[in-house]
Amino acid sequence: MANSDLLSGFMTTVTERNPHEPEFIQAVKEVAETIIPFIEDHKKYKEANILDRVIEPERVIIFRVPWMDDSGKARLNRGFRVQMNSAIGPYKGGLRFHPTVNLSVLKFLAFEQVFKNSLTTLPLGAGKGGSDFDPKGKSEGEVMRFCQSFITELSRHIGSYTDIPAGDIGVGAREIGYMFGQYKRLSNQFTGVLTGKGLHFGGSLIRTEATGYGVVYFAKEVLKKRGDSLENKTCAVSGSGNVAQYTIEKLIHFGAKPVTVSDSQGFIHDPDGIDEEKLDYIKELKNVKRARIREYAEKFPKASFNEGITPWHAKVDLAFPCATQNELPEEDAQILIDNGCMGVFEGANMPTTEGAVKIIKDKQLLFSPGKASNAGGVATSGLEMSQNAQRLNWSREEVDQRLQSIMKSIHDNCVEYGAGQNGYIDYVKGANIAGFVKVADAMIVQGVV
Ligand code: NDP
Ligand code: 2IT
Repeated sequence: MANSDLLSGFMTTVTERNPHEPEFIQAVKEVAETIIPFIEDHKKYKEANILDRVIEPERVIIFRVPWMDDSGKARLNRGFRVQMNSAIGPYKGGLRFHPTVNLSVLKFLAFEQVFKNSLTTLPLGAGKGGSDFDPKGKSEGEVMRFCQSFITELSRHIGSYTDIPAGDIGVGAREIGYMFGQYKRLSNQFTGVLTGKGLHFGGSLIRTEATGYGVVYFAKEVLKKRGDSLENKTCAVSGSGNVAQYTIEKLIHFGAKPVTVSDSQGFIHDPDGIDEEKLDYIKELKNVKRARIREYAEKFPKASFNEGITPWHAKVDLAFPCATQNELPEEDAQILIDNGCMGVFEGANMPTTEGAVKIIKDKQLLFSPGKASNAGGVATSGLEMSQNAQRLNWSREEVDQRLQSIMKSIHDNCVEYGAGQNGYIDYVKGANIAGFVKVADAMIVQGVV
């Protein structure tokens, strides 16, 4: 049977078995497109039925999260943990608190995490969780009570050898601190059960910076392979949270010129470039004041705020989507291409829609999928776990050095499986196959479990 027929038959079953899960189906399709031809050439994976097994979570936990708001009213949210795959290590992946969280979103994220964690070179299985709770506009007390209630239930299902959550959208140092405190109280054990902890209680240096720095280290490798560099490249970055901030920081370090930043209301265009001083302002605005990015244009009047518009409308050399899934649709990819953009490097998970990826790759632009280019965050979480197990803290230089070498090895691994005959490197194919092989081989030797 032709690979295209195998793919459409497979996707029909996936769609029937996972109704109302568009994001999950999208993520599976993107992997199946490259894995099905690979499996046809490597029958042991087909005989062990690995593809069907790898898309099914080992376990999904859904639970009630009741909490009390400041007015004394009982409130209710839904909590989730998708424990996707433990073939090569304990479940590992972030927690997302955002009103758009549902099973489809968390299954897609957990599925991506399988391949990403495999690529890191570290022994990390995959999971993802979170809640439809919205931390925006909540008081400190409300956030703390919610986190305590959430982790009180989740605590039965996690542990430093079982499942190690971390942050994602809406979950940063503050939320990890509250969840760690309550977990410690319940278990009466000080263990590395969460990563992204504060530096004075087991957190790793560079974890905060790691995802954004890693994206830029990855982009540097991709450009180097083409005999090019980041220097003087004008860059569009979306989002203004953790990943966006440290992507911008490392772009500045490497002599690039980031000109945009955004949130869900619109984007800032600063044609003079965002420098370290302006970035400090963004960090204060988003991390301390928890305010909206539009205020940037009031502080720096040469910049404009463009309400309801994506950053992909700015004329740039490179694009770094660092906000959320499906934030770079096909029509925006066309604008980037028309404006002479050379490549897209995903900081977020699945920010580029299926149609957008297609036209970017058809034009042979550089494109790196999040599961490769944003793996520095979870990789450094893996390094935090190693330090916790050793009861030691490594220096900033040591962690950064390891992060750089991990990003380089992910890049080289993608090239090994993704290099085409005409010299174009398909990083999507490379990341999917390289990530798949390690997990699939481990699943085969562990038997039908
Ligand atoms: P943050 O919560 O720190 O920041 C999220 C940013 O994205 C905010 O600027 C937010 O704007 C924006 N955003 C969220 N939802 C939407 C939306 N629907 N439309 C437009 N903008 C939106 O999250 P992170 O920086 O940690 O995560 C960003 C992305 O990176 C996510 O895809 C995450 O999965 C991924 N990622 C994160 C890692 C990490 O270590 N933190 C590791 C690897 C990937 P607003 O304030 O308006 O909501
Ligand atoms: O998407 C991701 O890789 C993360 N949110 C980080 C997960 C982690 O365990 O550090």
